[in-house]
Amino acid sequence: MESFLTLLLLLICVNAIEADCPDNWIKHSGQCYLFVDHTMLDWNDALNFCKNFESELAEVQTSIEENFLAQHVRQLGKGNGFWLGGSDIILEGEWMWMTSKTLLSMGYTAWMPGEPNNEGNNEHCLEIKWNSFLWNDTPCDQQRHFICERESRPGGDVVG
Ligand code: MMA
Ligand code: CA
Repeated sequence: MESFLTLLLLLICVNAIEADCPDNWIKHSGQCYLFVDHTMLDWNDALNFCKNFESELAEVQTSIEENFLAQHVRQLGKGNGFWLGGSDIILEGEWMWMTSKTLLSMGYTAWMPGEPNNEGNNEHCLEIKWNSFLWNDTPCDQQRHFICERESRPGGDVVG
């Protein structure tokens, strides 16, 4: 009986550890990601969508994170890019992760060669391209898929 209870407790604990991302979100390096590929929104609407789920548009800090995102964007095989949380809307050419308010130039970047180029003087939002998985600046009012990101919270979303 005692070992049964121990096992039961262990299973409950394991479930709590596993269930720290909501359903349909993917866990990676302590973060949860949602790849919204069934619809497209402009950058602001995409950010608001993420905020409604207590998340933000994804911010890429490392090549490991970039590779993780690239792998999923590749798998999804969409013909359009995915919004990330970067913008230079405040000051042209000064790219910022808008949630953490950190400058891209201070950390890891994965721009396509020749980007950002501010084509037509109107490209202030950051997409990860669907075919190269590298970054491009593009007009914020364009429709794109998008990637939401939030911290995983151990036991915070225990199911059942
Ligand atoms: C498009 C658009 C730009 C991008 C260039 C690259 C013509 O504009 O996607 O954002 O920089 O292609 O050639
Ligand atoms: Ca561009």
